[in-house]
Amino acid sequence: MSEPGWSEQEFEARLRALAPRYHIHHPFNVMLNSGRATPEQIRGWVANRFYYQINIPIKDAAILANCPDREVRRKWVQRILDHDGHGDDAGGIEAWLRLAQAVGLSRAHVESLADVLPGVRFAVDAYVNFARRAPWQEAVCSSLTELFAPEIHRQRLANWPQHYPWIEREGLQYFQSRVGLARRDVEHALALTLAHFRTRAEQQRALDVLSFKLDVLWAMNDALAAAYGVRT
Ligand code: AHQ
Repeated sequence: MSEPGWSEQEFEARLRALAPRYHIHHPFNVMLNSGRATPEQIRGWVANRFYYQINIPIKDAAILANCPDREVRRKWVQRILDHDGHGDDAGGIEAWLRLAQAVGLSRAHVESLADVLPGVRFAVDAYVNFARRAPWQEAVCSSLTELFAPEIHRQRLANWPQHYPWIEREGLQYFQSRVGLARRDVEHALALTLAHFRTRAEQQRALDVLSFKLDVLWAMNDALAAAYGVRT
């Protein structure tokens, strides 16, 4: 006899209860947001996170390719446009390249991916390959690490100008854009997740999927800490 599923409220609370595993708490990120990172550590972080950023639209296109529901696709497609740009909006990847220039990296060097660490590459590729192979609803669920993202963007916007005055303020535009976009994205992904995963076994699978994605983000920070050190 399968156990009855949690109510939507209980299920959401259990998803949110994974917050302590979010990479905002990783020592490398704590160092970044508390002003103790060196320019070299910041440049390493920006160059490596670029690999994550350029793979987000690839991941989202994999979800679209697996999703037969036009109503879901017509909303989810916005995520690709947000990163690749459309019309007058240059998009998030372009904003990340402006962040790269603001921290003293060249666009060409960041786009060469020369600095991308094996651990970062493997974690990001694991995320993209998961989205390609998993049922689209599981890939949607894996994006719910963004439940916790507005705070990490707000922390950067609040702390970096005072801690890192050498970074041109314009370079922080990406973080500003994500505060609102993350909230919009989470609203859609959470509604889809709460509606799809109904039995206890399905809901436990959703928690396992979110746990996997939390590990993806954590592992990226582990690789950065090993390569660039962490000043606590
Ligand atoms: O800039 C980020 C972004 O566009 C996304 C999309 C989303 C996904 O589909 O997995 N996750 C995500 C995240 C972004 N920024 C990260 C950060 O720390 O700056 C956080 C990350 C996330 O929480 O998954």
